[in-house]
Amino acid sequence: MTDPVTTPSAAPAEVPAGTRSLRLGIAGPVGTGKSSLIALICRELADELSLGVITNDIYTDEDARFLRAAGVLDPERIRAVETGACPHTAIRDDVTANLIAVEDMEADFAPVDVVLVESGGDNLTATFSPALVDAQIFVLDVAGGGDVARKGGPGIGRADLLVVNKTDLAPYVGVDVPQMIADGQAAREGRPVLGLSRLDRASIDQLTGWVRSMLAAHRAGTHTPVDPGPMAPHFHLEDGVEHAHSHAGEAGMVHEHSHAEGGHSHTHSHP
Ligand SMILES: Nc1nc2c(ncn2[C@@H]2O[C@H](COP(=O)(O)OP(=O)(O)O)[C@@H](O)[C@H]2O)c(=O)[nH]1
Ligand SMILES: [Mg+2]
Repeated sequence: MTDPVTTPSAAPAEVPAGTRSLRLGIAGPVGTGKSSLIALICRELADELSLGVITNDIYTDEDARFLRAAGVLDPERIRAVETGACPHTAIRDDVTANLIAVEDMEADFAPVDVVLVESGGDNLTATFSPALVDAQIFVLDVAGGGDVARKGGPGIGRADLLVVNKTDLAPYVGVDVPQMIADGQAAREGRPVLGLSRLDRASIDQLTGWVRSMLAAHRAGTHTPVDPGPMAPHFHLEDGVEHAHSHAGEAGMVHEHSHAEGGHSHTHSHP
């Protein structure tokens, strides 16, 4: 099996042999419950496995502080990467800051079993590069509406696990959970979909069971990291200026921007 994950760190002198963790990305729109899901995994598995968490926030370390405050893991094992204006870049195009954070974690707490990386994604189409993570969970919630799963996208279609979170809220938002899960399954060609609520014990056990089986597959060398696919073009509003760009190319080599500022517009690309 080719292993694209280790390629950028061919000589990680500070990481002793045998300490390579399962690197697990958690992506999905803001507010769907990524930090909460990480807290849940830590609460359930920290006694059994050596865990680390890397959060990606745009300007703050708020997610890391939330997780430290949850008291589910040694605070030293929770670290923040501040990504700047475009959080997708740090998990797709230039993953260096995240890779360094993961490798430092692996070295400092060797052996680490699983490092959870939370995306700072503000976008439905942001997914992790396989250069950074071995596997990824994409998190939706019922409050975002039942249609989201059907609309699809790279994370919904091809993440290793799709979570439909906060199923306890379904009656309040008028969402049919079995239908939303069926829509997700239809978009995923047999890849797993999990309805989750922190109030639903059985669903929590399914989540931790999935993490354990992914770790086993990672260790056995039977899991192949996949890239869910490139991002769709998307928009940022910065000081009222619309900034549209697309991330294209597996190597992150093509990155086109267009700016429309004060009536003048131009396009440039970095080959
Ligand atoms: N009702 C309910 N709320 C949840 C659940 N999981 C997370 N939340 C809430 O959803 C909100 C956003 O969660 P957070 O983990 O910060 O989302 P993130 O932005 O994706 O990291 C918070 O108010 C959480 O308490 C759940 O299973 N049920
Ligand atoms: Mg969060």
